[in-house]
Amino acid sequence: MELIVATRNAHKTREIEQILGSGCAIRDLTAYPEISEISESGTSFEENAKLKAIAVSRELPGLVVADDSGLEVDALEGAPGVHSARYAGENASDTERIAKLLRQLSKVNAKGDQRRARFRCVLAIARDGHVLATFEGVVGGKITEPPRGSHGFGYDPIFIPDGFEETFAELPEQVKNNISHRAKAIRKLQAKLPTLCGEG
Ligand code: ITT
Repeated sequence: MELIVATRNAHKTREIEQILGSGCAIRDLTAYPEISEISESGTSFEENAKLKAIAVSRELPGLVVADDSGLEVDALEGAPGVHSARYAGENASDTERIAKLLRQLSKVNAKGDQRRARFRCVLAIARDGHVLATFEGVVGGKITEPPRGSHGFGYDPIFIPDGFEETFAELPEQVKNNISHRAKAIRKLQAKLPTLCGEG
């Protein structure tokens, strides 16, 4: 089975590859430099995932999967949410995004339950400019500081998933890729892939 993943985030591609396993051949947009940047103008993960999947599937044949994801923090009323990638500005680093989030949390003096948060991932699968289905995965947890660990990407060093003491960046990759928002969404997609492949 072949899938195009509509992302230029190499970390996402690697995780998706590991979660799907060897039965699926993945290519991401690094193989297609001619495809221009897709504007993520939606107000929800679902809207943005659909925008990315539609845009890329208009340009490339076959099944295209887009992942829109991010972190929602209760004390920040769900921020950074859909703005997770651009939270500290267009060209900021993961370190800068984490620093901004921790600054915002300390401004509101977030303690205990207010530090609850969740990662959310919505996958959209499309072909020839039409969305075939969307799938959502969520993992709950809490925000810790200072940042710990070197695995993963993004906000992983400050997120402790429920049931663990370690951050996503401290846990082995296989553990994150078993319980993460992305893993949950991909398992739902995987269950429907045989049917989706037969459609269109
Ligand atoms: P593409 O749009 O090219 O796929 P992106 O990184 O811009 O790449 P998003 O718009 O979906 O993707 O933004 C997702 C951001 O949310 C990502 O850059 C991280 O900051 C954060 N994020 C999502 N999943 C994460 C994870 O598993 N661990 C840590 N941070 C994550």
